[in-house]
Amino acid sequence: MFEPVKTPQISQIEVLASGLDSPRKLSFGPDGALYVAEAGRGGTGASIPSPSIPGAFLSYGATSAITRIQNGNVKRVVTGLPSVALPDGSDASGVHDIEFDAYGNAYAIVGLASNPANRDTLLQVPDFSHLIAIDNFDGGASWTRLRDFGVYEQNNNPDGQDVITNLFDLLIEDNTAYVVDAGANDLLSVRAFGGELTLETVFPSSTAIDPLTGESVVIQPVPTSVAVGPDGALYVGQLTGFPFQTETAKVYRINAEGKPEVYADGFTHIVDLAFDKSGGLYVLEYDADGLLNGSDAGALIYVSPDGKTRTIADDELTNPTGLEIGADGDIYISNKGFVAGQGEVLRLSLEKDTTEGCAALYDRVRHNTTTLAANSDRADVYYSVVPNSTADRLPIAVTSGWDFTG
Ligand SMILES: [Ca+2]
Ligand SMILES: [Ca+2]
Ligand SMILES: [Ca+2]
Repeated sequence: MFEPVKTPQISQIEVLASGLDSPRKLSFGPDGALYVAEAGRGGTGASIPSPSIPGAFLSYGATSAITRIQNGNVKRVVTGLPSVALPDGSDASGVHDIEFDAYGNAYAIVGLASNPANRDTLLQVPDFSHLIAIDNFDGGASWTRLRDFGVYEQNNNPDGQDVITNLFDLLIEDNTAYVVDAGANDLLSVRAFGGELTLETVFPSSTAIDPLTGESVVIQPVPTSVAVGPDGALYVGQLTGFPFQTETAKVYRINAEGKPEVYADGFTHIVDLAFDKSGGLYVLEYDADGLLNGSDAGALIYVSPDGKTRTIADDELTNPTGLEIGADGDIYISNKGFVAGQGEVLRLSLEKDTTEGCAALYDRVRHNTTTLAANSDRADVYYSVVPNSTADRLPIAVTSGWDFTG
């Protein structure tokens, strides 16, 4: 008899790193260390207009970084990456995410939150709005620009609205890099990191009445996060733009036709997503009572595979900006992600009796088996489920030694 999937319970919260400059998304490397992107604190260089504060400017400095957390040691292992921020170091754009491919190579995305023309004419720092390869982690500034997503927005403007780009989440799956552009309101991909950009989907805007003017305004969707679901589809969460209504942010599932369908609804300012091994979805909210309302508390909400939602952390989080699940199911969160010098990485440990139920385990075996044996008889294929394995990595290891087709 199958047991229901249990809702995770937090047993402990630890601060693994503090004093960070606007920490954003995080990823585990092939070495088991946790890597976090710091957007930096800007600097005293050239300026571009703030997209959110009229009359304010964001100024450039080479203060964005990638920081490694390993066995209690916290170290900036890539420095000198580009950053723009307000004079106090807040509202930064810089490196927003780092991910590793199946071979252990590291890639990152650099945001901007501006018209890409401002990058070229005002900042004159070409690395913004790029997918980059990290060349080494020796503490220096060593990376290679791979693809320019800013020029893609400039040339194509897929949402037909403002020309603006702010790369915010990176996902590497099956040798393809998927990039969420929170400014352009779209999801793009590049195969093997060298080819042409592909537009995966554009997210729909909606309308609301501006509380200040009484006029109808377009609400920007502002996608911020992408994750692969247990069904192999991509799921995308949205922040939603002005007037920053509460409980209107959606998690979209990108269907077989490349169209976003609503998977879960009623969230406030989603900033990141992650699935656990039982197919449950963690949704991280940047500001749970709305950006225009008093508290800066975030929230972590768990959506069970059966669709039930439950808040599992809230006031413990302050403007969180990144979410990652460890191999043991523990939850890692970038916290205080909006300010320079105060950012943290938290570990939320789970009660260890929340093992996945039989039904979820069965579904996972069936999914991976189908993936492996697409051109064979799946009834003949058996292998054990490896904790934290992904369907895109297994065939490389398995097919090198075994022949499923013969
Ligand atoms: Ca646009
Ligand atoms: Ca990511
Ligand atoms: Ca608030």
